[in-house]
Amino acid sequence: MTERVGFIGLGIMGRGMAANLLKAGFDLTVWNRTSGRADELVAQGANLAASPAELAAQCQVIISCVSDTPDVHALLLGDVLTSAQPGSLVIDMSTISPQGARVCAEALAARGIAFLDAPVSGGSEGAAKGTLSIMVGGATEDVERARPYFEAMGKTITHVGRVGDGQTVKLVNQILVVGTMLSVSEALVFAQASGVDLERTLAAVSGGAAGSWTLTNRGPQCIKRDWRPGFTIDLQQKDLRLVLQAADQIGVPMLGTGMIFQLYRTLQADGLGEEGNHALIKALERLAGVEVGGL
Ligand code: NA7
Repeated sequence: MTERVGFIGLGIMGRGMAANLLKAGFDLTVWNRTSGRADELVAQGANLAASPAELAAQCQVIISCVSDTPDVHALLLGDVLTSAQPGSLVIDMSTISPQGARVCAEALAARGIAFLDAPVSGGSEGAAKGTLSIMVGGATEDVERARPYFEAMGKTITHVGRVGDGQTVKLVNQILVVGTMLSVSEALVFAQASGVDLERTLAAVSGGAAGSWTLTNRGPQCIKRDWRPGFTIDLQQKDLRLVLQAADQIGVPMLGTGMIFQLYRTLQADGLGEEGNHALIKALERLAGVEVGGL
């Protein structure tokens, strides 16, 4: 049976993911709160739903990729819960709290609707290219049902455990991401202050033991002072809040992540929340009295 797939949330991540579902030949229906953001996908052949309720009523697989836990709850515990057919599968690919994911699963299960949490990593580039890492929590049969859709959007699909565990692993991922972002920032500030050529520095270190996705993708952006977001500071900060809350619940100290949370806070206070998360370097530049790169 061919399932109709619905996609809610066509932001920086969602629009690339939905486009890849369409490219893979799935029968796709989309909805976005700001309606103009759906135009491109509709032009490519997606059906447009008038509301999340209409989308949920028409589709057997409903995927969401919106901002934060309250946004996911507003959609999934509202229109989707009341309009989706029993037997359908809801897949939330946003990054929210693990507990928030479990609340969705429980409410939907009471109406015979399955749920997976499947947050992603790989930035806007990974979303556009269909090379995301997808961390999935939920029952094995639901993961297998969802696998063809995941394969259209991602390259590394890992069933990590029960509902909520996908989100926990995503938080692990974010601890790693921001730690690397801090070291890339500190390294570039040091290189700038030392007077070495930044492009040659990146060329020299990117292929060795210090290499990383962040260094390769965001290092050159920092040098060009290109702050366009692959992932915004506001969303990065949201993820760090989720990390710190989860760590608090289990009593784990988070020294590095806690400090980076505060550094991002200084940038938000300065009105930079919509810049890319690599603008973390600006917080270190201020401390050092150094500006990296430029024309
Ligand atoms: P963006 O580019 O900020 O996009 C967020 C999307 O979520 C966008 O389509 C929003 O609609 C939508 N959104 C946010 N809140 C709501 C509510 N309450 N109702 C309906 N739709 C909503 O974020 P990304 O694509 O980078 O990231 C999305 C998620 O993946 C996030 O959890 C990341 O951490 C990972 P809009 O267009 O603003 O009307």
